Amino acid sequence: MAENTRTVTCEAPVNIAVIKYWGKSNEELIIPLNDSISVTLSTEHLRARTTIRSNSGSREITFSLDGKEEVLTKRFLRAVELCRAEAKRQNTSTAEELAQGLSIVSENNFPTAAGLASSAAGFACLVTALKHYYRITGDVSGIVRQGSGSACRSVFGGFVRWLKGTAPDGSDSIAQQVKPASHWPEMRVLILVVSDHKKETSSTHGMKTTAETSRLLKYRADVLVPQRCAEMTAAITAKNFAEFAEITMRDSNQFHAVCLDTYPPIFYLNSVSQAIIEMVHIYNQYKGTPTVAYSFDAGPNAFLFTLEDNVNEVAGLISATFSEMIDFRGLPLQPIRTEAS
Ligand code: 2P0
Repeated sequence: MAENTRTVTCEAPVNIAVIKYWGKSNEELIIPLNDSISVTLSTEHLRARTTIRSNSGSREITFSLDGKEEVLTKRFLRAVELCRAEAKRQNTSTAEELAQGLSIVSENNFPTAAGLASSAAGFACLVTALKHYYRITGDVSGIVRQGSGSACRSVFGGFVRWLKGTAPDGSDSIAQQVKPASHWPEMRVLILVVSDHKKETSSTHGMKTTAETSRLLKYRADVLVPQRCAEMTAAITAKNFAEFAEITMRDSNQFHAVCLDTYPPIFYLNSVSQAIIEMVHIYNQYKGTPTVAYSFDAGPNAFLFTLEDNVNEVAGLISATFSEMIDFRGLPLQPIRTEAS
């Protein structure tokens, strides 16, 4: 290996929002209309992995995703530029290192752009790899946010809140850990892959249309979400699963309600998603307390939260009800892993 060659590999997990982000107050800087709260999964099953190598003698940046060369998007280049600027500010890399080209290779171990938060894992991984590559210290969630909003929550493990902040430049719109994964180690997520096709309405486009056309979104962002974030934080802190479950389901439903309130409306759920919702409510009624919670993002796939003791029973229920379609995994969590050489 040449002396000025460096390699950094990073893995980052997906996060699932239990209080959803949907709508921006600033499109360019990716500042959200409301705070959101998520659960970061383990990197064991759903993760992005990114390796960055110096392109010695070249200034070119190349990027491949799942073995395919990709065109560099504005957001991607911005993430690189922001990391280089931060490294320059912190004086952690030489001018030569900062000018050197990069070969960036990423892969996801799950279908990209299918509503499984691939961009969240992808940008968290890219920026964390760049952070280590350029030896930046401190929180980079503000940089990750500018790559893809929800990605900033994947920077931390466990239960994470992304603050919308108040600064017009977005400098205080960062992610913070509410509690580490170890706080609630019994928490599990079952992922029901209803469809692994690329979604029809991208989140970026969908939330822009919602912000422009839905009055319900304004009420949600200004009034309902702040209350809900406080209730959700209290439920997580107290490990109150019944509260956690009800708030999670209500917030998922409300997110899809604002999608329906968008004009023209956006439909992310399909008939299988609806059947899953019904199944969960019937099961919870039978148990006498919320034992499983569903949450759906910008796609028909379901994320079911439950506690470890119930995983086998719930998995059996899913198999019996939806024998032909489900791929499910039970996941706890851990923070981003990085190796540098
Ligand atoms: C979330 N989603 O909180 C919500 C719930 C989808 C539904 O954040 O434009 O890919 O890159 O900031 O982060 C998806 O939005 O959008 C999303 P951009 P992003 O997880």
